[in-house]
Amino acid sequence: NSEKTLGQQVDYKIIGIDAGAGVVQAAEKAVEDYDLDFKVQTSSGAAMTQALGDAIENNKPIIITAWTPHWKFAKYDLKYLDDPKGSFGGEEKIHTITRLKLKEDMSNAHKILDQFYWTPEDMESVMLKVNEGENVVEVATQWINDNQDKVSEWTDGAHKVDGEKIKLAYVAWDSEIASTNVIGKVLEDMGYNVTLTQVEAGPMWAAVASGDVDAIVAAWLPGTHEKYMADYNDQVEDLGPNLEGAKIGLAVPAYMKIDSIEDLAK
Ligand code: PBE
Repeated sequence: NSEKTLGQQVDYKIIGIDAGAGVVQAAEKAVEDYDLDFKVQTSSGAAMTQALGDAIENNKPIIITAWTPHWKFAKYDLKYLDDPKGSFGGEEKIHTITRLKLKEDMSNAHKILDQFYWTPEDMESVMLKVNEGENVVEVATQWINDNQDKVSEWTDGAHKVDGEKIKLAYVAWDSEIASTNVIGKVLEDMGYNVTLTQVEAGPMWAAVASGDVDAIVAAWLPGTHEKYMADYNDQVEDLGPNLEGAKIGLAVPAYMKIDSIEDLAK
């Protein structure tokens, strides 16, 4: 086994997530930029974390598409591979994006969405509990109860409504399950009749651009969702970051001897 190259040991696979994810597209770009023999295997966020957990349990090598904030960095000892060519970009921010006329039609909801802002630590605390098996709505409710200071900033200057409908779309990425459920519950507590719809990344962006949904809190910019933003730029309103200090890249368990994406070319 020790005679096998790393590529042979992992079957030349980088374990990706859904094909629409920006991190998968960036990984494919890295394969080209670094001239690697690897393939990015698409699956889902859940399948990727399952494969990661299995590999770590068996002390096996694995290369995954990774992002922060995510509970995997708290649960496992992982390291990002250095990316000297910058295939994965730099610091990312998660933006709130609304359909163009939301401000005109629903200025109160627009205000709350615009004021939604939290930290990677906040998001991680929600994700960790959900990963431990707690119900996401209960975790979101608890987080809101424990963080009334933040929530009151988000709802500052807004009033309660009586069952007005609002729709949010999101992708089943752990980070976005957390954020969408928290802001969804805040809107519900303000009297909105909230629908959260889980879709793939492309349809999520298309839905907010067409106005089929009112907003998303899952737009990773400037790099991860650059292509989606370029496509829909003039059909959506960008309310700016709801979280700063995000990142995407390739990650491996800390027990692996490589440190850079360049090491995969050897
Ligand atoms: N992610 C999480 C997404 C954005 C949120 C990094 C997996 C992606 O498009 O890659």
